[in-house]
Amino acid sequence: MRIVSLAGGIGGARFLRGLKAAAPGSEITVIGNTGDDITLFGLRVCPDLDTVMYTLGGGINEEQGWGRDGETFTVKEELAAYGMEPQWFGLGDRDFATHIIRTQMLAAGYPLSQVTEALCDRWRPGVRLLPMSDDRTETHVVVADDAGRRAVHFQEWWVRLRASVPAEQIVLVGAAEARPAPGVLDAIRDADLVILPPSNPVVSIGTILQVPGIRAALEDKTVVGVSPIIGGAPVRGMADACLTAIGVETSAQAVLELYGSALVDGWLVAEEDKGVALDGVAVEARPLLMSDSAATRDLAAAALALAQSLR
Ligand code: GDP
Ligand code: FO1
Ligand code: CA
Ligand code: CA
Repeated sequence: MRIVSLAGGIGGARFLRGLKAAAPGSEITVIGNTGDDITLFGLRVCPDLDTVMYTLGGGINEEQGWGRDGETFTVKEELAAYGMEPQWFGLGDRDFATHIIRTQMLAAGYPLSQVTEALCDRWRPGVRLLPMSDDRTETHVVVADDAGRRAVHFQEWWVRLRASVPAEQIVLVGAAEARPAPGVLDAIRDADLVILPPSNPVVSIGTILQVPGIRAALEDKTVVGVSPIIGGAPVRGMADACLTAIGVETSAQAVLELYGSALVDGWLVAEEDKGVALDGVAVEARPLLMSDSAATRDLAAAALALAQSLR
């Protein structure tokens, strides 16, 4: 079976681990969010691609959900001793190696998709990991506080400001000019089914859907989504702040409506959200917490079974 999954960082990566367990022998192509990408100290950092690569490849910091296991922060401390900014983003020594290689390959002219493939040669994530686009896009957030009204990089809003300053707008800079990375549209076309994991609907899935051509290609497929919202709150993180910024309520119902019935054919919600409904969409209630590997595998299996039944 050929499966395509979109993915942000932690929510996407953990779900994919379950999907691999639930669908052994399948060919899984992951379209990763690159809107979170940021250049720091001259190095290109791709947090969501790396989170997927490290999680599936066995190099993730499990407690944190991002970054490397067994990490140390000597370089970060040395940079700070020089007064180098920013100091609010925690790049570890092991992680730095990934960004150095990526930046060097990009500077040599390799597209991000080939760089990602090269990095995955080491990590062997067991899926084909494609960036949504080789063209540079970045999510920026318009905020207004004591320092005035300005746009900051998504990471600055999320990590430094902890999304505590309301976002007036969330913009994917470069979206209009971005093209899907090589292989993305082919993978969607050839897929038997498509899964939207419980990634952030605005700054992970919503970002990928903004790359021209991707949403339209997905609309021709059988697509099943897993709600990242349970009982009116995100399971983890601050996705509610992102939804509020685009005028969408934090609920499994509102996220389903945001995706729409043109995109989504099936939708998994938690037991407490079983009243959720939308014309043309098959909604099922299932345990949605990825609390351990068995629960995560069962969730992925439920998404697959629903998709199979709708094909
Ligand atoms: P990020 O890029 O690291 O923020 O990760 P993603 O965008 O892939 O996923 C973040 C989303 O995952 C958050 O909105 C959470 O609500 C959701 N999430 C995290 N853990 C779980 C879980 O166990 N179950 C469900 N349904 N959603 C989860
Ligand atoms: N998230 C944080 O909250 N603080 C950090 O210092 C931080 C560093 C970091 C370094 C590499 C990486 O791949 C991810 C990192 N993240 C960090 C996570 C990540 O940037 C965000 O949580 C997500 O992009 C939000 O969607
Ligand atoms: Ca992310
Ligand atoms: Ca469809």
